[in-house]
Amino acid sequence: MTEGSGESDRTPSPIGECSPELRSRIDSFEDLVEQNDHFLVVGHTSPDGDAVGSTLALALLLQEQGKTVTVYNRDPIPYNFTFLPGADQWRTDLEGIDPVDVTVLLDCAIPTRIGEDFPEHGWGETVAVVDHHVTWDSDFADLYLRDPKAAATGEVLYRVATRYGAISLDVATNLYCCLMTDTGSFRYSNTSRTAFRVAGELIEIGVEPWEMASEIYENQPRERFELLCKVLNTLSVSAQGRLAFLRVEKDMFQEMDVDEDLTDGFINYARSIRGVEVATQLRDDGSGRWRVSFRSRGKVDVSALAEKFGGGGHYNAAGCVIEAEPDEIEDKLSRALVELLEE
Ligand SMILES: [Mn+2]
Repeated sequence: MTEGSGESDRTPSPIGECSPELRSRIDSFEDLVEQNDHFLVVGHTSPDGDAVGSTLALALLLQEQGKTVTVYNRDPIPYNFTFLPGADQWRTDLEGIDPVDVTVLLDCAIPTRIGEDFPEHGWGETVAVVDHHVTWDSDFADLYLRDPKAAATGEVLYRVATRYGAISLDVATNLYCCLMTDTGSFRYSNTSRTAFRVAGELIEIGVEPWEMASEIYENQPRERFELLCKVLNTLSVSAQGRLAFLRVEKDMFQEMDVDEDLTDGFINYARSIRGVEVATQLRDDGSGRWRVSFRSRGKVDVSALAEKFGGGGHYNAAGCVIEAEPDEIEDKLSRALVELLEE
């Protein structure tokens, strides 16, 4: 290996607790890789850093094993992840692709999370899931590689990657993106010893933490802040300061010459207010449906609340889609949340 290339020949070791169950799932995933050639990798719509990073990490890992890979998502790659290795392979249509052997869903375990319009021919013979969400649909995939204890889907994939010897810097970069973004830069409650140890291994391979942070968090278009001003103007706090609501409306974008998603992370400002237990953000999708996101400080399991409305997620971060007037949605959620807080 060239000196200074940042790559390492060191074979990374599996880290932390790995149950026999999880280990045997990884065995099955390895078999699936060995027995098939054309893989379609797809993450959830409105992809975040874990969805993008895990999609690209798996794509590159499979390509390194000589496999044919199609990288698909219904939505484009957000601006701050386009620097990631493999991002140039990202496509938002499946026109003219060769038949697929295996579709791997990443960072979600519910088929509709990849988009209700996902084409029939995209599925292929076998469907596998690599995920860490609590919420899942247990009867659509052939293989589930899930670890709800993992800080990110990238952490699960790290375990897979260690099966193939030295991890390349390109794969490591994507895995680090998964861990850094899903833990809120190693701040959220999913930040674990394992997450730090995996991140440490990835740094050992050559990933530069400041470079990653700078690309992902300190490279923001000015328009994002103009939008943030408008969104923060909608802030309302209720239930003795325990609930905070934000709204992102379609017309806020109209005077702006951008169509990329610039709202990622806004909701965290609402949760960061002293005393707020749950922050909720409503986002107008322009067709009478509102994409609702929840962030909890820890007293309320927002995945359970989201599930009641057909969504899901994690204990502290979840979402759903509701069709109603926004005031009505906020009222309904307020009541449900107060009940949960007083349980
Ligand atoms: Mn995730």
